[in-house]
Amino acid sequence: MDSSTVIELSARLRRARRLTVVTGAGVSAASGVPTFRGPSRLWRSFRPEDLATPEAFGRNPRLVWEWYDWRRSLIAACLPNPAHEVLARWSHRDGFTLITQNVDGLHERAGTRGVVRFHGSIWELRCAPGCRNDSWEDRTVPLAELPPRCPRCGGLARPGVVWFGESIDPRVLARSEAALDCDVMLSVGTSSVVYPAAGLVQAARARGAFVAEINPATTDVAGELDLAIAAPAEEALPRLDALVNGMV
Ligand code: BJW
Repeated sequence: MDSSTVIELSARLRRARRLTVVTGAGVSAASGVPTFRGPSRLWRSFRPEDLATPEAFGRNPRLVWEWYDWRRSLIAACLPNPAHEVLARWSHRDGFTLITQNVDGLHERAGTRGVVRFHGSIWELRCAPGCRNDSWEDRTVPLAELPPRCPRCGGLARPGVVWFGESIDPRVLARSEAALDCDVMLSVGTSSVVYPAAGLVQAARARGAFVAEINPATTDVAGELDLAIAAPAEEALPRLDALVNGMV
């Protein structure tokens, strides 16, 4: 981790009146949650891209639910890590917004206020045919029945997440759009390949924000950043937090 970039970013963070953080799977990696595109991306022989689609669910809802049920059990045993904990503390600052692509709920478990869940939640279920039962929370692991059913109409239930080809909830888009007017946007632990989430960084920069990234790897948006910290989030965020608070 390069000290001069960390010091520069900490100074920007200290001065920022409005700070927006966008997180991806890498922020939960140290908690033991597999990322989508890393070496641990395979479940049986399937890639996430083959399962996180309405078409896959239409073809074989049980198979898709087996993947989600496995992930739910795995996540239920995970705890927030120091990266989640720093962001939870920052969420008590005025002008702070956290937008996460993660569906694991670990930011909420760390105590983060007002999380904008861009891709939904793995703990929410929805009626697939779309009866009036909007969505409901179910944290049972493993689920009693696969695929689970809508308690109201008996139709198939689906995970309350956003799959490829599906639109982002307009209320979520509106909250994200409002958070683009910030002094600093920090992208943490995302490969920035999935849109429209990946476009948030460019959009904030176009509006005048200073944009920075924390990721041990180089990402698709690297050329459009003002600053990059090549380090794991669970190491970089506590170091930044200590500098912001004048503790080192
Ligand atoms: C660490 C670390 C450590 C590791 N510390 N870092 C424009 C251009 C091209 C395509 C499109 C476009 N606009 C829309 C599209 C289509 C599509 C898309 O983007 N496709 C691309 C893949 C090409 N997008 C959509 O379909 C979206 N909907 C949409 O656009 O609606 C409008 C529309 C409708 C109809 C037609 C056309 C348009 C919806 C996208 C939904 C994505 N859903 C998923 C699954 C969610 C549910 C579930 O969890 O099962 O969301 S896919 C998956 O990818 C998941 C993630 O949130 C998302 C992003 O992944 P993320 O978080 O970046 O993870 P990884 O694994 O990729 O990266 C991890 C990173 O962490 C790595 O960089 C590591 O280096 C790093 N790391 N350890 C810090 N310790």
